[in-house]
Amino acid sequence: MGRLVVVSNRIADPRKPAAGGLAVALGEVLRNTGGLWFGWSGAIVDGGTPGDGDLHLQQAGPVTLATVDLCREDHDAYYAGYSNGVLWPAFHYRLDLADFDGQYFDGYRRVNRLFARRLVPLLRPDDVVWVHDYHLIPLAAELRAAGCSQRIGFFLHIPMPPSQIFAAVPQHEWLTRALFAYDVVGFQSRTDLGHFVEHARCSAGAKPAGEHVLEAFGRRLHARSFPIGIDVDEFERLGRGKEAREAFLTTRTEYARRRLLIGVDRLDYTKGIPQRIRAFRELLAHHPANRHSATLIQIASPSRESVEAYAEIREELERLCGALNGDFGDLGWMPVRYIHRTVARRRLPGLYRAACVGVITPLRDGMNLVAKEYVASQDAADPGVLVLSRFTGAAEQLAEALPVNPYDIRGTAETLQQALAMPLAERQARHDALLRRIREHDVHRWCADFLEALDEPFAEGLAHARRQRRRAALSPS
Ligand code: ADQ
Repeated sequence: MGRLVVVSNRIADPRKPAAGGLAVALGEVLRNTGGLWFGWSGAIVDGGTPGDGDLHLQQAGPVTLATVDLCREDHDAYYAGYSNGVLWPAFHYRLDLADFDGQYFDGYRRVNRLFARRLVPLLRPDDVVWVHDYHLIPLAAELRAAGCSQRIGFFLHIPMPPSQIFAAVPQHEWLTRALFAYDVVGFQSRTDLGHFVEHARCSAGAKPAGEHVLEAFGRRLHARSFPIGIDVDEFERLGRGKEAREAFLTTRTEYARRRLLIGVDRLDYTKGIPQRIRAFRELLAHHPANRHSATLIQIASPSRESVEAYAEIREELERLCGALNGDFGDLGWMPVRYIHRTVARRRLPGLYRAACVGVITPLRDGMNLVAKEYVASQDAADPGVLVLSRFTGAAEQLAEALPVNPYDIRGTAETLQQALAMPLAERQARHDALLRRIREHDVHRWCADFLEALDEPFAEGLAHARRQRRRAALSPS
């Protein structure tokens, strides 16, 4: 069986417990095949040469971690500039925030070429290469130009915008051509897939060539949706752990007389956090019975602070939370607890469980794993209610959540009220159905489905290796 090579902007050591579902799932596959994980080291070298960066190799069990440093100029153009200042906003339908004049594109190409140059000598002929996310769209084209004929797949973690929005990105034709250098391109939802197929048809004259197959630029591309999930078992295990139980008890004790709503996000303008605060304010204004009773805990981890739009959202949020607490709060009750920090992953299930409503209101989100984590953390006997933006990939699957349009502040407030008032039997029925869906589409299935589409014999070999490992683990030695 070949080896899996995962390429992503940042890598995670799969042995570390804080790594999260994606790293755990990829780590498991990498361990089974003995793999390579390649990406940026996180180091920014002042005074380095553009298009150049040292390679570092480190062994993590059977997994080789290979990372490349970036010089300041490359980092600013590739990461902060083109990836997070152009592609991130445009792919989240925020053309108003995209910095098209920034001259970042050359740096984006340069770093993708650097990654390809550093990766090629590490590749073996029977490797299967899986590239992740918008930072690395042109990587396969660069690898192909260097003579690589391995199977190469790409998964887009963020939304694929409608053709009319994507067409506003000046390099959209080039990016579309670059995607056709892959063998498989995966999207989070059917909506995203539909947008890509439409764009490839209109702008590149792509023709259907079988189920899930498009033909353009003399290449055949398998394009499909593979909704990502969480590692439900891992999350439930975390939930039974000491830190999660402590977080639950402390929170429940501290807010014994309150009903908690919770939001957990990276602090990003796509996550709809200001709209959420406004909706909560509206709830308190129109349903005064919630005053002195409902408290919204909003945890927002610092993110991409070097990008201008992120500093603005932070200020806006602080202003909104301050005004809400000033206008509605009193000595014994603060309506919103805003925490601008990353919470330890081991504590998260306890916090989710302590809240009777999970408020997930992105304006646009590829999937949103917090929604799934919230469901997986609930007490099945007395579960909380998930309020979920219809503009997330998760909404395509999680039909039993209460859907909201986050732009409709009044409507969202009414849905929050409905969630707070929901009878136990309905909460249980919804939670039961949601949990089944989350289990069915967990991160392991996502991984297996993608790899099967990319290379069937590899995926079969992987399943076989996994079975053998399991058997060996169970058999008495
Ligand atoms: P993100 O935009 O980062 O991911 P999300 O899917 O919600 O968004 O994943 C966030 C992860 O980080 C979750 O596991 C969550 O627990 C954790 N997290 C978020 N805020 C935190 C905080 N304050 N403290 C601690 N942990 C926090 C991108 C796409 C998503 C897509 C994922 C996976 O934007 O749409 O679901 O990739 O494909």
